[in-house]
Amino acid sequence: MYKSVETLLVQIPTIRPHKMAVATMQTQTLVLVKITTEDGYIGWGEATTIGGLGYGDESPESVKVNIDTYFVPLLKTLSGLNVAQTLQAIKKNINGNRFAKCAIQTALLDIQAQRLGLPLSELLGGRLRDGVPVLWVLASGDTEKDIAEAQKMLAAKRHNFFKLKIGSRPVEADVEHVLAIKKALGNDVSIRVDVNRAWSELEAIKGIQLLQDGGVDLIEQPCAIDNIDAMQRLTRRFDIAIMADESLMGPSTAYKLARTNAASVFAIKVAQSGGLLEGRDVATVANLAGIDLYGGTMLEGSVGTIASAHLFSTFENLAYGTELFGPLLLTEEILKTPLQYQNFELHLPQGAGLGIQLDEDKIDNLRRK
Ligand code: MUC
Ligand code: MG
Repeated sequence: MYKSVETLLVQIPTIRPHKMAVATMQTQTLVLVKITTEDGYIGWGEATTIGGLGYGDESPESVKVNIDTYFVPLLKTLSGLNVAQTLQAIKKNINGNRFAKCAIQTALLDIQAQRLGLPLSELLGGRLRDGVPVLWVLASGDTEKDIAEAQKMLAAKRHNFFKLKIGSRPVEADVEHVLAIKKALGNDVSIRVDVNRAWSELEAIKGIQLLQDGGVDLIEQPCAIDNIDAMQRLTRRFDIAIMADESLMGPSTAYKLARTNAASVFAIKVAQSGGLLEGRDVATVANLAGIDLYGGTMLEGSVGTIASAHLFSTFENLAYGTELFGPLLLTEEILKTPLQYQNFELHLPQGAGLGIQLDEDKIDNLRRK
């Protein structure tokens, strides 16, 4: 049934350095998975992560080795099973590896949706909207450059809300940077910050108070991944939205965070969740617990970005929008027709499956040999 499963590492420079508390990115290594079936279907998935091992516990190289060594031989033994049975067998035989699982699942669902002649979103519960709002992340590290970048995005009608990456400078310096941008852009423009777990609880108390008073709308992952107790205390203490990002690693952590009231918003990322279907489960937990949703990114390229958009288009509650801007941070296009960003939204394609066409010659030139 599966003729081949290939994992490609595609290295693309970013349009400018992207500075985060955990890493500064000058390039992104896309991890693309291509599944070809005996009867001629091709499905794509993506397992991209950020900053090598700087962000999480899976690297592009480890994802590729694990797919080639464990997933591919297993898949070869599973012909004849449907997608659900295939995913069940993968879950039973392979621990962890959420990113690889997500990429394989996405490719299998892409193929299944193509067989049925439906957009992927229809397999995930059904599209409620044809576009999702997308913010832009200001992460040049320079206040004036960030303001100019935001003004350019507003004028081009590409993004009208922004996230700022902070946590690498002292709290006061970061707050000054954020509030200068907030003041320059005006009250109507929503500003959020992502601390990428850089603060101690005491630093968080100081920083969040100042940012809340300054009109910032949301604080993302202020403290360490495992410090759920601090996240719980901060969520209780402040009125401002506190969002879990790195702490959220799929349905079971979603349940734990919800049970302990350790966040008021979840940043759902399909790869961190272990797949599109698991991302949907995270959304269900959030809905049951009264937690708002935000569509997150691992700064994927077009494949992971549009797969995520298919899922997020099915969410009734997407109160904080999305950050599906990954392809716009890259200097090279890997699709024959680029994703459509217009009027502050990413538009979903109407075609079957993911609804995109990859430029395989371009990918072949860019990929690590
Ligand atoms: C993160 O922690 O949110 C998403 C957008 C961005 O700029 O960085 C990533 C990771
Ligand atoms: Mg984050």
